[in-house]
Amino acid sequence: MFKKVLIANRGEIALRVIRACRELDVQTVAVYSEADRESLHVRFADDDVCIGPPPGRESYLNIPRIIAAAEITGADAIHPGYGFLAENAEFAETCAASNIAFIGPTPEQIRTMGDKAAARNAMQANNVPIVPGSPGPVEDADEAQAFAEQIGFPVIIKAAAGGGGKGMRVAKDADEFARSFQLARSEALSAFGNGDVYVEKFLVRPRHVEFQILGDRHGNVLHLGERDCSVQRRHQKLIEESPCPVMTPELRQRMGDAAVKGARAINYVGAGTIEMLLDEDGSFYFMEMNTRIQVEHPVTEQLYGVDLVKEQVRVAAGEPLSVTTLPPMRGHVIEARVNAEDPQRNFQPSPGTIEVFHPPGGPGIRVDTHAYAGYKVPPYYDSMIAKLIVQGGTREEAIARMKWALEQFVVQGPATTIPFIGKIMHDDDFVSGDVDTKWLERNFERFKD
Ligand code: MV4
Repeated sequence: MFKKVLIANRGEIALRVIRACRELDVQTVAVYSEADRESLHVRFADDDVCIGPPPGRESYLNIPRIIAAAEITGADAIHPGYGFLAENAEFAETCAASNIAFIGPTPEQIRTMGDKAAARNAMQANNVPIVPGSPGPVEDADEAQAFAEQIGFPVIIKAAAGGGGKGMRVAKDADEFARSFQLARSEALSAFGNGDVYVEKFLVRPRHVEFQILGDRHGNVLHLGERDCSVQRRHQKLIEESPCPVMTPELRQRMGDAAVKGARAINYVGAGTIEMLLDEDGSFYFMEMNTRIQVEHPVTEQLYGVDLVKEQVRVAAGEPLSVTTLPPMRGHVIEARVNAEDPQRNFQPSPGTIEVFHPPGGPGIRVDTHAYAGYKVPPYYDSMIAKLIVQGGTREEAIARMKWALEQFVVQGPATTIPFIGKIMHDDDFVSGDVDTKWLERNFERFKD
């Protein structure tokens, strides 16, 4: 096992990794920007190093400083958390070149899945269902148009270097296509420095259903069920749950088999997520693979009783997974993201001092947070201040617990998403599980004050 793990991240995930390391009897190093000097991850770690000014690119994205911090403190491994450098293949390579274990998949696995067109090809080559579309990046507008006509409108044009919704354009018909194509291409070029795009049939009302994957270096690859993340706004997830409300054991078997097949195809090691689109007719398609621990991982941890972060550390140290078959489900789990932003003002970030902070508690309630009374939410990073995870014997009980937990959750100072999520919990569509990836944006008016 490792002696000392450096956490190249901040906020709640830095704390989460410190807790996993403590249980494994591994020492920890926090790195922090000047804006995070008073952060809990700095206090909870065994050692800490300031790595620069507040902006991410000068601190949490500064590879030479992070490597230097690991060398100075004698860390033999780095956990990247999510965001920042978590899916940066060059960072994983630099760690290896510096004799530091990267707690995550190989640089090659990160690179393959980071190229969305390459990932799509790898899946197709291994009989994982993909949305009908162009076999790879298209050469020019004419070729793209020909594919679009062949698969039928509406189509979606996606950036090969994109992901998470960046560099995507929908075309309803042939008239719209040329314009959408040029927009997608120039957006991809300016955002990623790579103008490669591919074309897919556009699914109108899909659900976002993702499978948690774990793999080790001893040939074990398994899935730990799904998470339904359909309640999103502008590709920012607000609520995640498991099981998916429309899942059946038979569908889980087929989707889970496909997800494991996809992960096995690249000999995946570590924790990862296969994102799929589940169409209204029950067909499902590979969308992307995320090669990191995700924000919503506690949903799976609570449902199956597996510590995913500990598994990540074990696997990176060369140990086998401690779980090799899907454990029984324990009821139903829902997570809500508590962000310091104002839903009534277009989710505008609301940084500043948290004057009062009373998180909820009791049976079936977990709160992952780095916030405390007196904590100042900095304006430099994403605005999530807590994740509220509730578990019930049934979905109904989980929703009831979520309502009560949100009522108990007191945050004074910044505006938060707490009241907005409360309204969703009372909504008929949500309660009946009748949602899709565009549902929140279509019905936004219902959740206004
Ligand atoms: C799609 C789609 C419909 N049809 N692909 C959005 C993020 C990126 N990972 C891919 N995304 C989508 N791809 C086809 N062929 C709809 C989306 C999509 C979406 C997916 C998941 C969650 C929220 C979403 C919101 C808008 C669009």
